[in-house]
Amino acid sequence: MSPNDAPENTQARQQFYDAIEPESMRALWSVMAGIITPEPKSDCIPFKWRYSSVRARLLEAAELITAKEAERRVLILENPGLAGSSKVTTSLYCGVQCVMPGEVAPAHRHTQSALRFVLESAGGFTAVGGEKTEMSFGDFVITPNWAWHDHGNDTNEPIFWLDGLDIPVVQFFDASFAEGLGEDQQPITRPTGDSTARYGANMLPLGYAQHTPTSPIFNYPYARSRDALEQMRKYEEWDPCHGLRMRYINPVDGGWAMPTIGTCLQLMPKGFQSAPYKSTDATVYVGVEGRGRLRVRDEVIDWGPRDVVVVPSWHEIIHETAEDAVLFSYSDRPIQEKLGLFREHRGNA
Ligand code: 1HN
Repeated sequence: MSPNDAPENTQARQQFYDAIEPESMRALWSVMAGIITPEPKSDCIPFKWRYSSVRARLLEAAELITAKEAERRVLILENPGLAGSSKVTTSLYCGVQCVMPGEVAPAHRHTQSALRFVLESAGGFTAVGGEKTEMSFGDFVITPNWAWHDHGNDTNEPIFWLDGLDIPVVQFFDASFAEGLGEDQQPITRPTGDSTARYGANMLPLGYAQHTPTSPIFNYPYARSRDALEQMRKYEEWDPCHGLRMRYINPVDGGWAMPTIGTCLQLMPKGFQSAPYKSTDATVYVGVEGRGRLRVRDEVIDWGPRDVVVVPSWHEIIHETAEDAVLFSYSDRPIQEKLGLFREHRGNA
């Protein structure tokens, strides 16, 4: 029997289901087809947010509330298929944050892990675990879980970045803790650049012992990642599904930079048409450079710089580019890999 076939309902069976419900029991055979599906089924739908619209709404929000009063002035990019859930995919959260000139987002910490992908910046900063880093366009910045973090903007221009968090995962496990520091800014205990020097030079301090699953590097500057892709393209070895796609790593063990969220940067050349690809990790794509088109099952989604596109689990995609194009992306792939759940399929059918 296919797991799809639910047994036929009869009056006697329905009476039985109704009788056991007040006793907090449910007949597995009456619901099994809905919970053990032969392929991933999700309420998450493909969707795109245009950066120009998100940015304009954030500037409106800045007239209504300060970053300090809001704690974080963020517009959640909520998947329309998951309305009311604050989720962009079933397992992940996405928002866009704005800090206006002179503002601070006060120090707090929580058990949710966060990534920042900088969309527009004249030089704001974030402080994480006692160290400050400047946030420039395209930088991928990590806030590990339970690390104190605050943000600030001492420039004359608003700064905008994308926030990716594992909020639904932490919610799933009922493991949320959070607290404020009671100060706008945490004490700075280490010089800027310290973690990059210690862990980002293809060296490690001798005797270094890994004590957290998150990368000790917390800023992966765009200039370095982009240079790597540009250097690699000379070899003209394009992956049929991804172009050139690199994952951000934890230099201590070579694994993903964050334990719950996998992040990648990919370059596709002008005129690229990818082979079809699908995977079990619903993915959030962020346009960085150039323009492209994502075919997601039957939908056609054109994207440009800073636009955000979400692709649900097991939805076949095809990339097309009319010019050189760069995409940042994140998903829950590290969790699925650890649990033995991750699957992908390359090519047709
Ligand atoms: C958070 O701490 C930040 O620190 C951004 O910038 C978004 C969404 C939910 C919970 C905490 C931040 C957040 C968040």
